[in-house]
Amino acid sequence: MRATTKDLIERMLAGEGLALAKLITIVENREPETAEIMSAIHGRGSAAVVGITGPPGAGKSTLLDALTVHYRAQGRSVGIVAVDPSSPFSGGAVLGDRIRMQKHFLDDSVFIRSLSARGNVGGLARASRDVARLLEAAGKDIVIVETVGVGQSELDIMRLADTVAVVLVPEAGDTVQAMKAGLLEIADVFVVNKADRDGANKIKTELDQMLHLRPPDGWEIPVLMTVATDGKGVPEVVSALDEHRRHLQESGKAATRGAAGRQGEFRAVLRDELGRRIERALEDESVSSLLGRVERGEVDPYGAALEAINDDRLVAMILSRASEGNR
Ligand SMILES: Nc1nc2c(ncn2[C@@H]2O[C@H](COP(=O)(O)OP(=O)(O)OP(=O)(O)O)[C@@H](O)[C@H]2O)c(=O)[nH]1
Ligand SMILES: [Mg+2]
Repeated sequence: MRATTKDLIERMLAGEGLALAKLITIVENREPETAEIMSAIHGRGSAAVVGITGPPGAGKSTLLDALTVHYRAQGRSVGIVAVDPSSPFSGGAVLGDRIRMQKHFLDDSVFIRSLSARGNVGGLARASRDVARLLEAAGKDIVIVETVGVGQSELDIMRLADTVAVVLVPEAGDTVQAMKAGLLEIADVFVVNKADRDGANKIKTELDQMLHLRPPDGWEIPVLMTVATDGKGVPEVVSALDEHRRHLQESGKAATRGAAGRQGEFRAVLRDELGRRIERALEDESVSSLLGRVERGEVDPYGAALEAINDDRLVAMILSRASEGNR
């Protein structure tokens, strides 16, 4: 590992915000040191990782802000990752959130970062998870991840959370939309926000009825009502999130999820790393003759790939060359 990277990790673990920000940038951009950094911080910290998702404009950011105020009052430090799968730019759609969150900027115990898609949503889910882990390693007690919108990419991102809060509003059809989007399957806690508007009780009843049909699994999904703009109902959300974390630990679900997660992650990282190493090896001139033959149509792509895989010398070169880039 590079001395500068090692130094950054040490400074981050010692609580330096600037080092944390730099490591987040490396990991967000999936630079070659990413795997080494993630390995070095493995097992550090013990944050409650909370995901907040729901339809656009439901009040997720406002709720997140109110939750942060509450956590801070309890003396808990907070890391926030605002993820926007639909935007290729950091800070576009979340700019308003940043302005709103400004009151936390002078608070050392709150760290806010926004991530965007940059055209690779699969990579975004992994980057979000790793950024959440960095915040955890940096000692944050609570890590909150907000995603904008409803779709497969949000569901993928929410998998990183221990506890997922789905935020809905009393608008007509919200429950139906949530069902279609698969939000019902990922919710550990439902929040009906904008309870100051008409129809809040109706949507709560609908949700309660729907949840009643679920087979019991030891956790009863609560449906809570909030007015995020004035903090009403927020302490109850904090309690429900804490309660769910306790449930995960006491029921052994946390351990089961951890084991499955680690296995899946190992596979994904191996695929990623090998893919990256292959790309790097393809830049080597010893492969260029094979590439040239593929380009000219002298050998078909499948045949060329098989030829490369069966060439021990080439495979060894792929593995060794690439590791140089990681030092
Ligand atoms: N009346 C009312 N308005 C609210 C409430 N909570 C949030 N809002 C307003 O709803 C609008 C959207 O709130 P946001 O917190 O930005 O919603 P969001 O879900 O983060 O939005 P996106 O990130 O764009 O999907 C803002 O104008 C808020 O002030 C509430 O409880 N009641
Ligand atoms: Mg938002």
